[in-house]
Amino acid sequence: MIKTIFIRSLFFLSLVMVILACQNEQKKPRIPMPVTDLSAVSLIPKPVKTIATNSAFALDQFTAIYTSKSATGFDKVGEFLAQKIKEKINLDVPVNQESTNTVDRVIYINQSDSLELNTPEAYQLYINQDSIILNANTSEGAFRGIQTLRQLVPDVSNDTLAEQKIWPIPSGKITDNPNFGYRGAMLDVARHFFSVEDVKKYIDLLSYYKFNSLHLHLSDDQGWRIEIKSWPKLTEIGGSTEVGGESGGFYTQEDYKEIVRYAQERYMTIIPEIDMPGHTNSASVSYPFLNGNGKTPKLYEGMQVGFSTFDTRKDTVYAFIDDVVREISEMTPGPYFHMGGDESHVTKKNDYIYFVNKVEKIVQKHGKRMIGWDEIANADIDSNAIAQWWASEENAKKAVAKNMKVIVSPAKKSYLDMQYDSLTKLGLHWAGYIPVDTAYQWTPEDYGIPKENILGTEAPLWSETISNIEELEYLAFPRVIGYSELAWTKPENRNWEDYKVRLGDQAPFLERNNVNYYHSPLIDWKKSKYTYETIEKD
Ligand code: TNX
Repeated sequence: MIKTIFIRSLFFLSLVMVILACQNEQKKPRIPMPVTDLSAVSLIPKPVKTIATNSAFALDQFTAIYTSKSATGFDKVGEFLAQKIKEKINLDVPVNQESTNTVDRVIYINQSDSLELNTPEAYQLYINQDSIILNANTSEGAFRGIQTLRQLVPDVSNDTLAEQKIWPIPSGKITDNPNFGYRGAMLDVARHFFSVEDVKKYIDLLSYYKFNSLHLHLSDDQGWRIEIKSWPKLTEIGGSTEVGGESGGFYTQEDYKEIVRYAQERYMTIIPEIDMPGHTNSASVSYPFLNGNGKTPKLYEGMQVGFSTFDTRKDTVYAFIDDVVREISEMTPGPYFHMGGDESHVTKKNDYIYFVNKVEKIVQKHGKRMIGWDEIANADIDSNAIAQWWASEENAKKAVAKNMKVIVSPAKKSYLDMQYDSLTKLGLHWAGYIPVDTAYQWTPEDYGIPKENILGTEAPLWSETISNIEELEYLAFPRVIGYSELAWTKPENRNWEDYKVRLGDQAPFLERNNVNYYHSPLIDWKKSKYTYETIEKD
């Protein structure tokens, strides 16, 4: 321990000496900096505390990134930051390079055990004229911190201040940590299949706004989307269709691992969902012995649900589920497995309870913590299971009575597939219309569940009406950005009037990344040098 502290201090000290030596040697006059206001920059989600010191750090070709050597993962976070700076402003910033003779200013990503940083995702940013110090206890905290830093890098350089291009970053101090530890989005890849590339793009955008979980709805009546080696017909037959009669698709295990790896690199947990005992038509068509609704299962491309069920009283059904949960759990480093459990309208109540109890044991046996839609609170599950509130406040309260944690994602507030208004072509409106302000103006922590029972929030995107990434983006953006703030920012720092200005300022980021967002008329979208037209297909 003493040795680590010693080595760390030695490294930091030598770094500072090198920087000072460089400055002395070159005797460069300081570049005059513009007057800035860190607290007026449009950051989303809004940090806990921002103090402006009204000067700036000049990001330029003489800037370098260094990271704590002894702490794992910090170097990768530094490289990620450099890559994103390159994508944004086409500037190469070296990471942990020894030769420092051309370095004037440093961004130092530092592992710190300070008490203020005692939650895993907390970070502090100290921005001065010559250095930016990002302190975090864990590499996860450092990763959240660099998202803030990315948002502080201006889109265009200020060429009037110096001979070379500089991008002034407003100076001051930011202290930050999340309101909820679970900040999720969900994507339904069962009703329509989305490629690995599409999912990666969504992950990348979500991680910019500090989401830390992506729940993948991998099976439903219309399609089975994940390869299970011990039951190959699931994808061969069950993966061959989707809503509307298109040809479906599925992730091979290699594809799934690649999604998990990509998410991990962005400190996001993938939560796999296999929906059961209802929503199981595609599995039952593949292996008819699973079926419990008394009919002969056929491939299904419609949108109505609630007609399918597994046969909950057969041992072979549980042997099947054991294989599925095992194969998926082995590829999933995150702690959760989502077993669905919603809308099992043709499963008898006793059978449903019996089924959920048995599946919980299987999930636990494979080392995972079970999540299920709010109906699972009716079973005799233990307090370790998590209920995801989508429809029934009564069920959510039953979960609280069992001392379970709840994911707050009520359809009428947080469903990304609800239409913006009656003119929106994509999406549904069974839970109401959700314009951009309605999506933001509610308080998950005052919605009926005690704060200590709330694991966090989630924004599900069901895909009955969307079949490509442009359509996905049209429903998700901009509302999902607001959900990031509901999950990360403390309620006292959330305010629609203030948020809507910050949201308008996201346009250049969204356009640079070719995001087909809905240009809500409630928002004054910032003009940018990028032009990208929003499209909504019939
Ligand atoms: C309800 S939310 C469902 C889904 C649909 C969605 C459409 C939930 C647990 N079940 O099967 O896709 O509505 O909005």
